Amino acid sequence: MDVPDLKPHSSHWGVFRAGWQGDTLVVEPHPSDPDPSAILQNFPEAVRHRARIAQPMVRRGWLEHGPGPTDRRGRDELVPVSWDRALDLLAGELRRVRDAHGVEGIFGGSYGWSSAGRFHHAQSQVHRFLNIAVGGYVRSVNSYSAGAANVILPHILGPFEPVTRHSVTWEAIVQHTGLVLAFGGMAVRNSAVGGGGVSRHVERGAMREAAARGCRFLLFGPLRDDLPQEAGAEWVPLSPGTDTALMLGLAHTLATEGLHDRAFLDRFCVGYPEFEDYLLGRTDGVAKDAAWASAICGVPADQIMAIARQAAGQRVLVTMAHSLQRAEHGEQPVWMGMVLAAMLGQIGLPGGGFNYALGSIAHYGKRMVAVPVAGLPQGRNPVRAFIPVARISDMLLNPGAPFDYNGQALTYPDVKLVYWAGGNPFHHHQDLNRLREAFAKVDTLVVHESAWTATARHADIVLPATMTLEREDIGATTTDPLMVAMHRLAPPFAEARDDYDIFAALAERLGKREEFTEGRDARGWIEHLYERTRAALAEKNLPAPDFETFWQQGELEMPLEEDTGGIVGAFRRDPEAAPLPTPSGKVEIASATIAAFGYDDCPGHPTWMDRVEVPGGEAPLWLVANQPATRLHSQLDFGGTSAGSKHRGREVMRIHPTDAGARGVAEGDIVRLFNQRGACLAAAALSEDLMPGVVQLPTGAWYDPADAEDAKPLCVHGNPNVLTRDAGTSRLSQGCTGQLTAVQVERFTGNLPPVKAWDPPVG
Ligand code: PGD
Repeated sequence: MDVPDLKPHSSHWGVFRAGWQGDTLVVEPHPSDPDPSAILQNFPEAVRHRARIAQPMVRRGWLEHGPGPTDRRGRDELVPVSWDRALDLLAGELRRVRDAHGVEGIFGGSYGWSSAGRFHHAQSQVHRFLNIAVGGYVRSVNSYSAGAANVILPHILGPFEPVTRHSVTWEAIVQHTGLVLAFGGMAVRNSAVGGGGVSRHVERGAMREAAARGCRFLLFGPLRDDLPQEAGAEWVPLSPGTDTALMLGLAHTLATEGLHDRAFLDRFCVGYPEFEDYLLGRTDGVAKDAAWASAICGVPADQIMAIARQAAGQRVLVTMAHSLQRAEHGEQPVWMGMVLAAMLGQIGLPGGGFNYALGSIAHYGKRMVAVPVAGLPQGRNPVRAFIPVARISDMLLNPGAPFDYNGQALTYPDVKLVYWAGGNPFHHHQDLNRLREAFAKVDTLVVHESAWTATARHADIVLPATMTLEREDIGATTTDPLMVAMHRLAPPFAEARDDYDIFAALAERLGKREEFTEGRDARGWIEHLYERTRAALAEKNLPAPDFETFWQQGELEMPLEEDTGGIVGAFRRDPEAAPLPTPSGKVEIASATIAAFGYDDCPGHPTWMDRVEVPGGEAPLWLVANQPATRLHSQLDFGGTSAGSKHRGREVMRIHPTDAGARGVAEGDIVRLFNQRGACLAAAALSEDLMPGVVQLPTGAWYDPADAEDAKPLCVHGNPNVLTRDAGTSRLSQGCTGQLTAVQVERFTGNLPPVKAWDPPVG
């Protein structure tokens, strides 16, 4: 066999080089990546897989009866059409909706991770197209990742990006940290990915080095493997969703034993006295002491007190996985984690304090790139209406209904056309049976996809998009030291086209081609976007190769900023000169702003509140629906690493041997998970790495209804979002709560239905 000619490329899960050896794509991680992700090996099988979409298709009912609400989405046949026909139909429909309902009738939030290249980033493309060629759209705000944190952090500590990306670095942890209190852990399957690309996966090595120096890691959570072995962590099993109670218990010991840093609280914070009244039970008669916390979270009271005593007086870092706030009252653990770090007097010290979401994604804990990196300008959107991203079903089911968000009383817009490119709501949203009902309400659902996800199958118009390997692009992000020249590695699959070319052709039909393209083809845009970085490098008198040189080199090492601890570090060094951008300029332990909103589900200081969704009765187990280790979200579910991790074609659910025994479930059995909202199949794996009473099924297996005609079909593949509850974290942020759900599990004894998720629909 010939030795393949390897070319550089990048993905959200790693920078790599790839080339063809005969018919096989060979993928090799970047040589300087110390801990490359196995997800890279999804590419070889994926690139020509039968799950790819070959040609434009239109739902038969839409073709024959025109646009309008219908429950036939995901049920009707899809009909192949030519590109010209598809584009003419779609341009006509965009015009119809705009003329009849205004651009407020178009939802273009199009949430999703898309791919790593900064020019072909589908979400940026669709936003630019809708702004420039159509005139605007209803957008979504925040993310499924961090919906609650996005909103609460600016009230209490500072804007989301600076206090997450530009905060405590792994370098500082290796050097300074004595104790890491890791709520929800820092699983390397999560830090394996980062939007825009990751050239060096440093987390595992950093934890190994810190532990070798003597840094201690405590993992609080229901899953033992949420920290890598290299951290040498002590696992403190914690009932899902009770971190706020545990932290209150720790805080109570600090306060009552005089271990809290009063000088820090006085000088750098507001609201501690008010919070202390609640903590000690002066306001509600309930002291949040270790015994109180223990009864809720399951950690013995003695252990809670011992941890608090050990934490006081040393360099402590509180970290918190995104997943904690992806749950009912998700704002509370974020707020309370910060308060705990404040009581320990650690905020802003090197390697200490609070780094929200460190380890949840590759972007955090790194130094910032010192020059701007590429990003596609998206034009201006004149539409004011928006939704918090996870409220999509509520919006479509209740047009005109009021809702609360971050102090604003808002109304759901009346959407007629939904446009999606680069995301998979049938992966990311909760209560998928409800989502199907919601999508039945619109006139038209348009989807650009490279593969037959359930979202593509539910569309009225499906346009086949190229995948990243089939395009040239630039891979870059503000926290990775490499800018990557992403070379094309394969020709487009069948009739697939780049999102950009699709939008340019639609813009032409809408009389806006020149405005949309600015006269550039894709290569012209990439050169244009590169120029911004090149000019900034030249201005700093740093090596600034021209585009051709960069392209031939394949990558460019970017200068990095000093490790200063960001705005929080600057505030700690001089709070008067560098106040925090919060209303008080200080750390807000209690927030007058939030209190003034008057939300019963998000009061003015961290608070433990009872939850609606808890195990019991017919759903006695907690389901943790977390991120998969074998793919990014649902992307390339059909690739080699992802497919290879399934058992009998199903996603694998972990269960404690005690719970399995009680149900007669043995290793490898197919089980049915169910609750009042839906049901799915999965393969059981018995494990003592999770607490009794907890099962774990990662997200990302493509939704695969046994019978699409059913109102609540059984998903035969293992998508947990058929079970999850579709409700916001609170009236403050309305974030996604998909992480935790109450379910029952039983052995599946019926005839095993085949998995057809990756088979193209018959056209
Ligand atoms: P992806 O699977 O990445 O999931 O949700 P998201 O929608 O981002 O979807 C991206 C889609 O874009 C894929 O189908 C891929 O094929 C397509 N795509 C990739 N590149 C291109 C391109 O160039 N052009 C086009 N047109 N398409 C492209 C992720 C979301 O899920 C997130 S961020 C989180 S953190 C949430 N996590 C959870 C959770 O923890 N628990 C539950 N229950 N649910 C969750 N959902 C959320």
